[in-house]
Amino acid sequence: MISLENHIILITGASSGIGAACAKIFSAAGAKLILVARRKERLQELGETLRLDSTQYHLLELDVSDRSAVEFAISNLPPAWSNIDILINNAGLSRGLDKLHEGDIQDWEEMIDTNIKGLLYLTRFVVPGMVTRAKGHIINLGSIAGHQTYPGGNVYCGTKAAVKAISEGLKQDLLGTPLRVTSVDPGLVETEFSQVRFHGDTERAQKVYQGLTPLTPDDVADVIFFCATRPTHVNINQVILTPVDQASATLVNRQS
Ligand code: NDP
Ligand code: 8X3
Repeated sequence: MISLENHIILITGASSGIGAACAKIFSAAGAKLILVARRKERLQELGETLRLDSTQYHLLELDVSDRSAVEFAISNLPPAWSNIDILINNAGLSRGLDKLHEGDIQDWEEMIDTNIKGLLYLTRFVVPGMVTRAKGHIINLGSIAGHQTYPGGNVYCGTKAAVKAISEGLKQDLLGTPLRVTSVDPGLVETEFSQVRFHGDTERAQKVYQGLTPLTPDDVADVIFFCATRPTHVNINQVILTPVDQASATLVNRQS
């Protein structure tokens, strides 16, 4: 296991769920965090909860789907924060569970702009520095939804299939460098994900996890941390993890 002491980890979507859990486990290992999200107050609260001081974390209030804002934010990082060692492309969302021919086009655009374009922008502006320094690891949050499509999942599943292809393509393009690329692809994880999907309908969101024990954000962060701490010659390309009660995107064992 390699030490991450003083390594700089940029985590997108750190204001909630899996991203916040990553902040917790990486900071406990002595890493320095760049926390990215649109809700800055949530990031501030996270920094306070983790008892971090200003040398240990740097906040970026940023919409990852805004290309020029991403370029500006990354190229204007303070020198102490600019040599990013690990990029965790975690920011993402689903919107709706409609049939494709009845879907809300604005929902589609938000998913495509965040899950695909946002991940690409961060990658495009962070990875060149990693190549120059001959050091770095890009960890993308895919999903079981990128491997199997489920009814109503259409565009969300398409964005995660794109993450799978982009992760594979990046690994190929970085062959010959010491950089590592990993895609971590969970099944059901209880976070704000379903509330966002159903536009704040909490009752509907809770039903997604009813009658089974879903993964927790910490379960996923553990796996991400494991991938990040392997010896430098080891590249974990892809991990699919699900709750014991889930066998595929559509096959779930519920008690009630
Ligand atoms: P949450 O809704 O709890 O967290 C999503 C995070 O993404 C928030 O911090 C949110 O921050 C951030 N985010 C969303 N849009 C943007 C944006 N445009 N710019 C910057 N940040 C943004 O969900 P999860 O923790 O579950 O999701 C994290 C990742 O894991 C996503 O990519 C998701 O697709 C993936 N995933 C989730 C699964 C699940 O079952 N929960 C399973 C498989 C994969 P803010 O709103 O403050 O900007
Ligand atoms: C999130 C998992 O199955 O709800 O990516 O799409 S699922």
